[in-house]
Amino acid sequence: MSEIRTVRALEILDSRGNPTLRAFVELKDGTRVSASVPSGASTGSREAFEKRDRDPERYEGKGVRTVVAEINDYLAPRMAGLPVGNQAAVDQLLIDLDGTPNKERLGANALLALSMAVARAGAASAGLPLYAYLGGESARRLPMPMMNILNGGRHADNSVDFQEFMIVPVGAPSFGEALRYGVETFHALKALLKERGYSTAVGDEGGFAPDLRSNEEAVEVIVQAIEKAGYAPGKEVAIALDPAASSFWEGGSYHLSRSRQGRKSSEELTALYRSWIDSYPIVSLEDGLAEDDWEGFRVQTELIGDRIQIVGDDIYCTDPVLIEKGISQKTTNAALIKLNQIGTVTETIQAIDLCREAGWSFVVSHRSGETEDTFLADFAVAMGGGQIKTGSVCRSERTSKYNRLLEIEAELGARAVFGPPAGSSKRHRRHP
Ligand code: 2PG
Ligand code: MG
Repeated sequence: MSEIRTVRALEILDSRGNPTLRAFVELKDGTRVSASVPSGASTGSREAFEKRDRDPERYEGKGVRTVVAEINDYLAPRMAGLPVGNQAAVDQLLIDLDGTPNKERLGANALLALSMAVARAGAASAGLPLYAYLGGESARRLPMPMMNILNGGRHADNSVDFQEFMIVPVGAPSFGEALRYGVETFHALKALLKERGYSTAVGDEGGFAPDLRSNEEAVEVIVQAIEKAGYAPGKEVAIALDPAASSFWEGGSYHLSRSRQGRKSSEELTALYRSWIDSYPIVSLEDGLAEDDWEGFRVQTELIGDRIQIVGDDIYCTDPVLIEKGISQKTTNAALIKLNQIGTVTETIQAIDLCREAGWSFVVSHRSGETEDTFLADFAVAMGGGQIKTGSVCRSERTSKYNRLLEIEAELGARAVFGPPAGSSKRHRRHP
């Protein structure tokens, strides 16, 4: 296995026009690769530290020039000569060099850019596609896409409190077909919104961001769009939600201020979701409650966890310690997985291993601020969980991941399998 010759970094832009990092790794065998890190907006408070310059003179303090300098001057000489084949050893060195529990010293953005670039270099040097390098020979499961076609909350300036309304083509036979079902529904939704005089401008993840009258109207118009596109709601195309409830948790209650639907307790909000599940073809609910509402989540999972997938995002932040706590307390029955919440590829895989051992499902996810890097697509196939969340079906930083999955599907040919594996999918089944 080849060794690292040089490492360097560059300040680039993410899809929201904020600076982020791209790391370049060159190996002694001549392999040259790069990797770029995404950035969230509705971040969990326990996420690994995203380091920025805080220089108000540049990019409103969001520049990453100091991080670039640390990679080039401090990390690069310490990484030179390392073999890239042992990802865990490289990641451990990065974790040790940082030396803080939350990656505050060097920044999780610095560590992740390097960790991803080293993985990609290892794959290229071994002559393997990234999904096969990280997932082994058996990696052939294409993920069911959760496509975020209507944006609200912190991802849009509109009247919708809940952040993400996603469609899940549960009846599609393959990834390519699932994508087509999703795209056709997306275009049907556009036509419906237009007909009703709503805006069809898109939010941060490429979903429409209309000023609807209520959160319910968002689900209703999506069900209509599914039908308009010619699909059976629930049977062919279902709905997944990420309210990102930490973002409207204020002073001890959930404040649905954008839609003017007032304040709700944890129990009331779960009761609302429960009534939605009775009326709409919802198969998955992520962050229906806030990151500190562990007891509320436990009750919610007890009440509706046998009917739908309950996904924890902000509450776990892809941290194996928090996921372990959630498993022992039956807090949810699934976890969202974001590489930059924890900061290295190896720790992300550890978080996924815990989910697998507990019989939980997991959803590999992008961030709202993305780049054109397609690492996530290969990573989802490598991990074999059969689910990915990577935004709407427009905006190139989102479609790049879908397009990469189409490539992988074509490359695998008849070997490809699709969707959550049996067992993990029981809570993610078709709506009755
Ligand atoms: C989420 C994500 C991704 P952000 O809440 O799941 O959709 O949003 O990256 O803003 O945290
Ligand atoms: Mg989320």
